[in-house]
Amino acid sequence: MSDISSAGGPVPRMHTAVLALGGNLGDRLANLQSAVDSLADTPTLTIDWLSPVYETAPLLEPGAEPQDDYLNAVVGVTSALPPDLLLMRAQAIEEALGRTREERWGARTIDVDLVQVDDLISDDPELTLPHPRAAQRAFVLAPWHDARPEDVLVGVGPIADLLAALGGAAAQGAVRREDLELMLS
Ligand code: A4P
Ligand code: MG
Repeated sequence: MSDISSAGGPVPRMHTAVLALGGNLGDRLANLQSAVDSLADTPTLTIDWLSPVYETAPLLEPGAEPQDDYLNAVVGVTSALPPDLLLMRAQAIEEALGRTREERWGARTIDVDLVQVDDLISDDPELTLPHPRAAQRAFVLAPWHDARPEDVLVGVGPIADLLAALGGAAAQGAVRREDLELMLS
C-alpha cells in the first residue's frame, strides 16, 4: 500500500515490528549477530533498537528430549515490508543460518519470530499476530522490557505487567548476559 507524497512519487507505508531471536545450536552469539546483520542489510529496513542478550532455559514440548540453553534477544525494526514479506525475510535469514525444522520446538541455530507488527491482530496460522505465545515467555518479555520498558503487547497489555505476572525473568530461568552484546554495524 502506498501514499502519494506531495513531493511526487509514491511513499511506501512503513511498518514497525518487534522480532524475537533465539538459538541454542552452534555459536549462539554469532548466530544472533548474523541475524541482526542480515536484518540490517534488508532493503527499506532500519533497526531501531536492540535488546540485551539473555541466556534462557529451554522451554520444551512435554516429553521432549533435553536441549541446551538458548541465547535470546529482541529487536525493534521499521520497514516498508508488509508483514507477509517480513516473515519471508525472517525465514530466509533462518535458512541462511542453517535452520532445520525436524521437530516443533526442536533445537535450532536461529529462530526469527514476528512478535508484533504495528497494531495488527491476526489468527492466520501462517502469521499469527501478535505471536500467540509471547505473553507467556520470559525469553521474549525480559529482553524486550529491558530495551523498551513502556511497550505494550498489542491487544494483551503492558509487557511490564506480563513479565511481572510470570514472576520475572528468573522464574523461567532467563538471565541477562552482561558480558554479551549485539552490535549495529
Ligand atoms: N508462524 C505463525 N505466526 C508466526 C509469527 N508471529 N512469527 C508460523 C513467526 N512464525 C509464525 O514456525 C512454525 C510456523 O509458525 C511457521 O510456518 C510460520 O508460518 P517455525 O519457526 O518453523 O517453528 P518453531 O519455531 O519450532 O515453532 P513455533 O511454534 O513458532 O515455536 P516457538 O513458539 O517460536 O517456540 N526456549 C527458549 N529458552 N528460547 C527460545 O527461543 N523457542 C522455542 C520455539 C521453544 N523453546 C524455546 C525457544
Ligand atoms: Mg518460530
